[in-house]
Amino acid sequence: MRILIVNPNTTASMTATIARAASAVAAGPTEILAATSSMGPASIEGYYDEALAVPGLLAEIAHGERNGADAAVIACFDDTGLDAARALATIPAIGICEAALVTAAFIAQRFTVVTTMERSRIPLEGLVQRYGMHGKAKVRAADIPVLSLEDPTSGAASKLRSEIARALSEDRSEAIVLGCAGMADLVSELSHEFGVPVIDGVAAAVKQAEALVALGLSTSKRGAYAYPLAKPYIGALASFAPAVLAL
Ligand code: 5HY
Repeated sequence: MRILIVNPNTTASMTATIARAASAVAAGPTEILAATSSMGPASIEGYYDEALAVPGLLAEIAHGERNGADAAVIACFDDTGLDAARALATIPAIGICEAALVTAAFIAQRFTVVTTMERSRIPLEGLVQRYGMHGKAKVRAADIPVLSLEDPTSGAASKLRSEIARALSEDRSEAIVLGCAGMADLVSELSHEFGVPVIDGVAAAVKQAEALVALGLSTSKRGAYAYPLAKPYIGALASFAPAVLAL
């Protein structure tokens, strides 16, 4: 099976980190197709970046489905454009936040998401509510800009470690969820270091995608995720009119 992983920010080096994490857990026959959005913000830090990352993400999902992907993973912890992707595509579309939270809930009753910045923490609290995890999950920010994760000299990894240590002692968390796709390469060292399960959403989403494809399930086209209605879009978004993108 072919799993498309879209990084909805435009930083290709982060896509490479994401692709490595995905390939490391993919089953033998699974092919990972990694794509970087071709338009929009370099990193997604808050609501404005998120909104403007959605068109590029949708273009990659449409392209991937047309070219035979069996499932799509949105590799941003804000689950950027997830509902729109599900409306656009028939193949299952999985967000790394939802996949990580569901996975964590299987193995721990109380866990903490450690994300990048305060402006990201607040939207993630909204996702925790949306996914019904507010009785189990707390969200913390380590005060690290997303792209500092790409720079080993930035001190980001040590700030992340300090926040994980605080989560374990102050929240009494039983597991840690990494709240940014750019943290995917740290998962195994952090789980060894802290002695609790550490969940990376990229890996969790790949395994969820494999499960859905193996079960022969695709996105329901009845109701919320029905295909968008054909109509003109104008201006810079003219090429996104559903008649053009429809698969
Ligand atoms: C992510 N931003 O996973 C999120 C994390 C965040 O560009 N990739 C991003 O800080 O919201």
